[in-house]
Amino acid sequence: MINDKVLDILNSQINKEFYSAYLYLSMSAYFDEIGLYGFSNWMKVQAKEEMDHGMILFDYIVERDGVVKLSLIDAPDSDFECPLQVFEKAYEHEKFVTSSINEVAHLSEDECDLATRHFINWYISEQVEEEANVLDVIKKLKLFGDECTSLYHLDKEMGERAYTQHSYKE
Ligand code: OFO
Repeated sequence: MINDKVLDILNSQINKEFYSAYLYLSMSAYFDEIGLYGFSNWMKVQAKEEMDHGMILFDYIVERDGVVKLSLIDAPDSDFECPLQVFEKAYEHEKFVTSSINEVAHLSEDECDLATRHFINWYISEQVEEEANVLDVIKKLKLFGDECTSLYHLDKEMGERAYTQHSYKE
């Protein structure tokens, strides 16, 4: 069993994870539009990982005999100017998600739901990786971004990112 407060925050986190997938798909569409298909691939892989994050929460709620409630997903930002700006927006978003995961951790602790407190550790570690991955691209774009040859090579590198399914129990 899971209490209502914890259930609500977990359901709301599902929405945030699927919104993240939507946002990264929107960013992917922008990169497709400007012909940076490697960057687009990177964003599509990211979107799939976000869907995994949502589904891991979904399955956890079911396992705890809670009821999954899906809510409306907002339309994502689609106002992009250049690759660096896109990744800066992604970084801001990931910081927001990190704070939201921290809230889940605090609430589950306050509610003495130690199973959820333990479960959410996976997301706490994942957020460190999520922020670092985006920051890594920002640093590269700041160093080489405006120069066409470098952007071409970076796009090739971004095209190599491959999706592997995320699983909480791996
Ligand atoms: Fe689910 O980590 Fe990004 O948003």
